[in-house]
Amino acid sequence: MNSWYPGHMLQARDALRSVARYLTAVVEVVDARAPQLTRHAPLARWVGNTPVVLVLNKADLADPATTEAWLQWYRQQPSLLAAVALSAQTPGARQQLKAILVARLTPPFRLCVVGMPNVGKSTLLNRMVGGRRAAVGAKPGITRGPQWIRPEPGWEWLDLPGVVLPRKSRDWRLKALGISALGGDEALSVAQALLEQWPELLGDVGGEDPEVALTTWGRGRGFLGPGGTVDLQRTAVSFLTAFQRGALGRFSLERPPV
Ligand SMILES: Nc1nc2c(ncn2[C@@H]2O[C@H](COP(=O)(O)OP(=O)(O)O)[C@@H](O)[C@H]2O)c(=O)[nH]1
Ligand SMILES: [Mg+2]
Repeated sequence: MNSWYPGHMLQARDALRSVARYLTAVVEVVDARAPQLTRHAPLARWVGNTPVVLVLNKADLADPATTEAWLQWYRQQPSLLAAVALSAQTPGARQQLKAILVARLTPPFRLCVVGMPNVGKSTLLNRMVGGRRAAVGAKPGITRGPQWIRPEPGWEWLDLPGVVLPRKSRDWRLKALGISALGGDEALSVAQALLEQWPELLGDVGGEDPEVALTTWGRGRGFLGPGGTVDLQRTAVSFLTAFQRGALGRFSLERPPV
């Protein structure tokens, strides 16, 4: 994280407001499993006329048909220059995003990455700059201000702590995705909410009842508490971790409006 900003929403806003006019585009990263819920509505106001390119990241964890429907929906939004779904963890992501930017913008490309916590901003930036974290602006005497990373001629990425915080931070879906923090004993209620909507997450272990499903799953993994009963809170935490990693399959928590 850059020393220029300790990095919270207020700072991301101020930083973006002051640098937006130097940027060719802002890359907004969202979670493909709930892309609209993980967008940051005020961003458009902050960046003014600078175009926004939307990256639906973690597409490897989302339901492919739902992601395709989202892409079609976003491509009809006049406020977006482009939308692309990818997985920043795969090497091909770099070329995927580059192709979109090259097709829609004119060089030189001056870009920055913005998004909510844990959506994959750092992974994407690292992917785009090919590990070249050596900052272009890191010249003697320059100790303040955001750093530009230049992975190749004509391409510059601003190393900005572009973290924005969700406004609906108590939405259980943001907690299920690991974007909002889970309070002390919230794991169970979030896990239950997930299973109420998507009982298929745990296959046929519990039929329609979330608590039965979790209990069966937890017993199978040996998450037992005093007296041999299943420790449901611990089971729920483990279930959420498995969900976030994609170990339970590919699921989308939000669909585009019809
Ligand atoms: N499955 C999957 N995981 C990802 C992807 N991109 C990032 N991650 C993981 O998501 C977590 C958060 O990523 P990070 O880049 O630190 O997010 P940031 O907080 O937005 O900078 C890390 O564990 C990454 O390995 C992706 O495309 N697919
Ligand atoms: Mg990061």
